[in-house]
Amino acid sequence: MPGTHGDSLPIGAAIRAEPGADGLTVFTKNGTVAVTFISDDVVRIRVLREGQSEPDASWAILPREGAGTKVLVEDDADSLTVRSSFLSVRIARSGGSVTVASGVHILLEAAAFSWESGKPVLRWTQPAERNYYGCGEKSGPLERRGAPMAFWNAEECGYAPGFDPMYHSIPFTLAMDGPLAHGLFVDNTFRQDWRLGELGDTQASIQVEGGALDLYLIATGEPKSVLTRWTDLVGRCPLPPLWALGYHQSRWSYYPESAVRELAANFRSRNIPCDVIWFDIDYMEDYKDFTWHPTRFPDPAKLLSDLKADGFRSVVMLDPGVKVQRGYAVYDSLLATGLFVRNADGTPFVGSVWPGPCLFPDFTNPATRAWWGEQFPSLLAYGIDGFWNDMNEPAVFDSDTHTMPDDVVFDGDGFPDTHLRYHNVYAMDMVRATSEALAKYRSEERSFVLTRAGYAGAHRFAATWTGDNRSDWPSLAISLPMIMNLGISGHGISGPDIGGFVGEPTPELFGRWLQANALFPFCRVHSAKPNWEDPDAPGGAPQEPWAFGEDWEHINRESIGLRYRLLPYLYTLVEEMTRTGFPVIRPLLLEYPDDPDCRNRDTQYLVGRDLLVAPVLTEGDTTRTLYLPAGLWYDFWTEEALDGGREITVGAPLDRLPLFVRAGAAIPTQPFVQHTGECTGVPIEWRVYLGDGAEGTLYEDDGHSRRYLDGDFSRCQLNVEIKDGQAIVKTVCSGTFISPRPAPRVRIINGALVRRPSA
Ligand code: MIG
Repeated sequence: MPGTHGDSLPIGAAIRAEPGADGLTVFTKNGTVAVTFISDDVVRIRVLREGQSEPDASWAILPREGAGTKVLVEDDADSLTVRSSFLSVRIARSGGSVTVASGVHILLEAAAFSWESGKPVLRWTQPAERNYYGCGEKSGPLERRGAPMAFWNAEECGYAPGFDPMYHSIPFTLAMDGPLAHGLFVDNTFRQDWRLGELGDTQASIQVEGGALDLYLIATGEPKSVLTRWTDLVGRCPLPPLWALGYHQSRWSYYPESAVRELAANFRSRNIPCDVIWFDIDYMEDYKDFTWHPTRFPDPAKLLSDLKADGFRSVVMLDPGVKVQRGYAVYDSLLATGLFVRNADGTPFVGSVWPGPCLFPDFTNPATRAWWGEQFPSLLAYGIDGFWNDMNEPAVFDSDTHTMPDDVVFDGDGFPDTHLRYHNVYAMDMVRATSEALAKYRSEERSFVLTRAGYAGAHRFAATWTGDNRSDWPSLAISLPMIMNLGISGHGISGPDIGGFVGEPTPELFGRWLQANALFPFCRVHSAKPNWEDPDAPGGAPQEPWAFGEDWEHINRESIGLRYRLLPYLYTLVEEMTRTGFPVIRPLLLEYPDDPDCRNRDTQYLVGRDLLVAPVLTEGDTTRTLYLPAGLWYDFWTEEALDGGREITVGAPLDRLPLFVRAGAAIPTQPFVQHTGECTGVPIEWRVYLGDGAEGTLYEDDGHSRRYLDGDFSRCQLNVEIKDGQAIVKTVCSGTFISPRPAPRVRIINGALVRRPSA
């Protein structure tokens, strides 16, 4: 472990250097340091031990064209330096330590590479006050200093806040020195252990279990531009279908068919909006992937088409474990192809999960991904809309480590190696297989896939949720920093199990939770069955929006309704994220990096640039204290104008989510609808919150096909100018899509004018 220096082999002094097109390779006593500029503001530093060979392919980094960055090499008595116009990398001749700077700002100071007990380690000196964010899925505070962090996909049912490691491994951090941001990514799929230390600690270290230390540094800039560079490297979320941004209702599990029909009917008769109903593992026969339970669901095609007629989409679960059972076509086929994970001696690895003993497809092999895809047409024929890949850490029941043994072997796309190297990418390759199957067998439609686990870049293939949380207030509170840090890490379409997975929420907890997460890009209620041993035992306490009494039913309807009213704004933001990497759910620091008061705000967030949400996260509270950034804001409900740059306390009765709008924003909204299929029938209602004028954007397309990729979308910019006390509204649109909605309406909220009559 880092912290002990015993048995340490340092990289050693520089012996010679070889310039390359985009960088410099330095050969040291015990290894090499290869510096490659990806662009002017992104540099890769890859350290290999003498004689070590590693695959060229990266799971995270997208292939790119030759960069052709102009670099300059300087060679003096003490060091070798290679620089672009933004970044310099200096390698000390004597000890081989590396310093990376962007102008006068030092990103990485005298970083020392070594192998401790054979494992690559990086130790460096950090500014005492540096803040770190991101780091993927972490169940603690927004700021990541303090307890050590591990990256090793793990499941912990009913995890408590602070539990580590979690399901995802995304070793990327957005670092902030005052207002200056930079990015650091360690591209290594083995387990990683990061020690960033408490605030004030100047020593930091990263140790990996194997492979190379492969660092990417993104130069100093605004935090949002660092996120654009980061997602240039690893890709961005694809645009989901509009229905996936609706409200989702799930539990483990809704069955039989009559229960699903009753659920759907309840939503419509109670006038509570919902787009998606989820089918957890009990829809299958004996938990066998690509089957339906014959008596619980005798006619799935009819059920799904009836649901669709009523505006409901369906998402079903597929786990990686394939039940060992002769005569089960998927098993027979997997066995015949040989595309499964193997023991060290070459025999099939068999592990137990829900179906009992299972084979595990080796998703690291492209041939396996194609085989997996071939199983889809039969399921797609039923009319299923989306797919949920669970247990893909991978989780294994009959194992002390809850996963596969260290020595099982994967193909690795031509670089065979053990579980130690491929554990963290198993889930990512599984959802890659699922999303490739959908692109192939349902090529006209956008796909929706949900994954529990992943490695950096998995957001290219799937949205995610934060796994098996608890029905308690601390778990509600951490849902905010978790989703903010996932968004910084690229996973911008994410949300927790609203109401909590393990346990039963009180009516107040459920209602507050739904308010707090109502605008998260992925908004799903899900909960566990209480008796896991007996699949036929009745479900747990109901967790539907109407399950908590009439008063709460009304409040919950309004929370979901708020989401549907703001859906045009949300969809516009999600589309922006697919091009820029700016997450929809933003910590304040992303928009206000210069304001120290906006730094570590775990209990409030921005939706895009213009909405600020400060939910109630404590039982019994009916007021909320929050920080409004500098400038003028409006209370969304009262439309009162409020001065920012200070803390305020607002009333937050049980039916009120504290929500604020930045003055100067024009927000596209729509009337309350039952599901996204009704959007085309209602107009866009612009709410213009005047500052010195206002502006806003609306993105629209058909909501489901891939035609937007060929320009079939529309992007309208609404501009409001104040001239002689008059508001002049202008709209400029681009793109070929013609909105089927009735003509838009504009409403102007002019608190600013009232306050500043001279404007
Ligand atoms: O071992 O499919 O996190 O959402 O309901 C539990 C049953 C397996 C874990 C998932 C959860 C899901 C449950 N699954």
